[in-house]
Amino acid sequence: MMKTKLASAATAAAAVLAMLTALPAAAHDIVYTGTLSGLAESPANNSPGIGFTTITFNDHDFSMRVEVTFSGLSGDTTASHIHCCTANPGAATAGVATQLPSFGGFLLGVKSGSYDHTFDMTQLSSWNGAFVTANGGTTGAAFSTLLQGFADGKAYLNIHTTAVGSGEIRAFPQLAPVPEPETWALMVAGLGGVAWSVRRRKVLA
Ligand SMILES: [Cu+2]
Repeated sequence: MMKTKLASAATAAAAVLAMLTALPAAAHDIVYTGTLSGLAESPANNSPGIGFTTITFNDHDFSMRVEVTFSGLSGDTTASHIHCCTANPGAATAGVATQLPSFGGFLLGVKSGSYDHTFDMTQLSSWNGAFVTANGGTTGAAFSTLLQGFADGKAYLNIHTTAVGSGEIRAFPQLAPVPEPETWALMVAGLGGVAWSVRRRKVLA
């Protein structure tokens, strides 16, 4: 019993510590989320497939984390990547900005799956070289262009398949809501309270 209380106090304390240390990192994260569908493709198609993506840019270490889950595709996956930047938000098409032909390690030949990879965007290999050349010639300039493309709603992530070669499902990810500082403070205070009461019960026992 004592061990359990100690363990839960340690867990709560660790959670508080993790949240506190996560705060400075979170300040550099720019998070976009989107739902991929055939309807959102150009041209639109009637794919029964669906997908969800979270793309997290970090403007401190110039990384880009790409998370994608997808299912129900009518064809087998042949490629997935990010295109940028369309002429208008949420419409038409643009060239590929990221690694060609597909994100490294993305599951190909499947109708459903998930993907989670963090790219070092200072590396040329994370990019379509033509996108870098056309946007300042350096990975830093290309990163700025891509971030602006996302901010403007002119970047999309899509999945190409054997059924729809031009792209079966896609999304123009939107900026995800960021927790307010007050929300963070309440969460930290709440966890701290849990840790304190567990510790107090231990002392009384
Ligand atoms: Cu594509």
